Amino acid sequence: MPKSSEEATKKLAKLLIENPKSKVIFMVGAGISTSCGIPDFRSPNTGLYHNLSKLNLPYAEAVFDIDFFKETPKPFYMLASELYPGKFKPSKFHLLMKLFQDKNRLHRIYSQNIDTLERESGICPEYVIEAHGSFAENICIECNRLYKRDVFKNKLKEYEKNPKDENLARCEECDGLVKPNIVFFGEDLPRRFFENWDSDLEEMEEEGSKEQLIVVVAGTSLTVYPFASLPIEVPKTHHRSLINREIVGDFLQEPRKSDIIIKSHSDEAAQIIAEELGWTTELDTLMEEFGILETVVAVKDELESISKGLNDLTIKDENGTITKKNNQELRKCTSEASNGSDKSNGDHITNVKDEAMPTK
Ligand code: CNA
Repeated sequence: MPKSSEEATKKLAKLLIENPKSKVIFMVGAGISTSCGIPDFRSPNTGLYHNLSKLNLPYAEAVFDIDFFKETPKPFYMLASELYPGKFKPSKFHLLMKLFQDKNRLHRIYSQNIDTLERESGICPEYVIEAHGSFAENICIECNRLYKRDVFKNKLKEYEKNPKDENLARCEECDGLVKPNIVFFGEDLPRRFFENWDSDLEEMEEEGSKEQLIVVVAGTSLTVYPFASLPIEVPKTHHRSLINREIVGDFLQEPRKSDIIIKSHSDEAAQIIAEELGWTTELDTLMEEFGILETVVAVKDELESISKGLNDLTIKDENGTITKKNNQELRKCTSEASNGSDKSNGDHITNVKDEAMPTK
């Protein structure tokens, strides 16, 4: 994490420490679940919109467009079978939010996510506003009859076995299409979202609440409205913090002097916040309970070994002279080679240790 982001994370932690009675309102999006293996929408190269070509859509958002779904439900089935809850474990950031609940420091979580990982982390439903609904229940798009989770899930299983079959979930009453109760473009957000936000706003407008409610926005591009307007509506008296890979929304357009911007991976920020607040042991215990500590250690080891391998990289020229190159020189060297401007054509990259690195 860059030094400035580390300092900003510590600044947020300091604010929380100096106001021990304060509680956090989290506003989160798909970015807090990418480390769980669920792609977000908009990250370049890895986001769902980048990878939707196989669904043959007229435009990327069509997969969540209610009118498109009525005519062509199969692309949504295809996506749902990839995203369906149960396949994923919470991230470190989810578990940090759980710790805020356990420490009586959680006020609310407004989540745009449909993956139900807040609930899976053990956060009580009364704290969580699933602004865009979730896979937890299903609804008939014609008569609004609600169905239990299994109705859609069973059809999805049939679909996975035979994607060509026209086996769609249909309403027993009216034969309308049944879909998970997630909010598509063109549908209203749940009433609970507006009711809770009105009440939270009222509380923030009360005198003396300035340091008592702290807003933390994380892992969202803040492009989907009305959700994206929440940070805009936070009274100027209150602190807002953004934990995201990029600066987005109102933090970019109307930045406030008191904003705390943490440009980083949400799990890295979660780790630092836990350390600063003295919650590391509890966070590790939770990670162990969910079986994610081992995965993190394994990935860290793998990264360390790759990084060490890269440090050992050398360039052998046509005379057989070996020169150790740092990564920057190497990048320059390979880009020159790919531009055809490298005089030492025929050079190849080897790993000193085992000489087994593939040539480029
Ligand atoms: P988005 O528009 O894809 O934006 C994600 C944001 O998170 C981007 O700004 C990324 O740079 C950032 N980001 C990605 N990974 C990380 C990370 N590890 N740490 C920090 N930042 C990161 O997604 P939004 O949530 O803003 O858009 C709202 C849509 C996405 C909602 O309607 C959701 O239903 C929908 N969605 C949800 C999920 C899910 O439930 N996990 C997955 C994909 C899309």
